[in-house]
Amino acid sequence: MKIIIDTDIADDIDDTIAIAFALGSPEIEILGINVVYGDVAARSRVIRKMLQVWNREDIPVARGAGLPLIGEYYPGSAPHECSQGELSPNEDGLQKEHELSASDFIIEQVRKFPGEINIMTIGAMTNVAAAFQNAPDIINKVKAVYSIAGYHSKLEKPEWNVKYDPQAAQVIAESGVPWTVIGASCMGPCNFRQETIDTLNDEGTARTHFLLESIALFNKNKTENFPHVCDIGVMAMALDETVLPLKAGTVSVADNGALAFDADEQGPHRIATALISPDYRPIMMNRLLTGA
Ligand SMILES: [Ca+2]
Repeated sequence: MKIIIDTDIADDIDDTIAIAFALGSPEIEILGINVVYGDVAARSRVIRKMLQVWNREDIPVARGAGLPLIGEYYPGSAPHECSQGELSPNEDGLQKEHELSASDFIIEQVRKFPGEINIMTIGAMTNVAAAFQNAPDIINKVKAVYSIAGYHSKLEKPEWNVKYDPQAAQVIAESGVPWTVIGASCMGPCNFRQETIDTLNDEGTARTHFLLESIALFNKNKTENFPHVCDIGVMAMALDETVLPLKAGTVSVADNGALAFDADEQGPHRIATALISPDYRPIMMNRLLTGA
């Protein structure tokens, strides 16, 4: 399955874990990874460092939008913080960024592989929305968009990926593209715990070292010790649509980032309606360690 990943890697920790999961899934062909939001130069360096460690520098990395589609950052957000930037403070030894911007990369790839590409957004949806606005012809050539957005049992609570750029989410919602919305809460039962960290430590490879270093930087000055794994939700669903129950309908996005959902069997969207089973944990670990 062909995918493009659109990520705000290097602030929260789950993007790194989700990308490790994708890299450890042989069914998934990653056509490219786009970065979005805030310090996109630092995010781009961190993902290129990660691909170097995974020996996957064949995967292009395209730099995306630092700012939302319209206006400035969401009040109270800290867009220039990049908690894991130290993983790759400069360009030394890194593969070059793709010559196209993230939105142009999406346009190019979708035209090249019409009907085949799933776009996975695990950050704000700015790059995808810009691609749809700049090249509306690609909308019906995208196989599907999968997004981590909202909270499955509390749609009215604005979640980061939406409220960082609500207008971008509105563009996706109103485009008619098949859109699967997975709440940031859905993967909760598989969040890391001490034994997960111990397993990564025992593995002792350059890749598990990278993951542990990322986790340590994320935890600096924070009380959270065990990473959440929200962003894996899009990859897990693309691999096996039975892992989360889905309901069809229409998602709408308010200007503050709140979501609303109208159930309708013919609707263009689907939302995940429950938490993943804790039985998914060994599957997740297997994929993380396969890639590591
Ligand atoms: Ca993210």
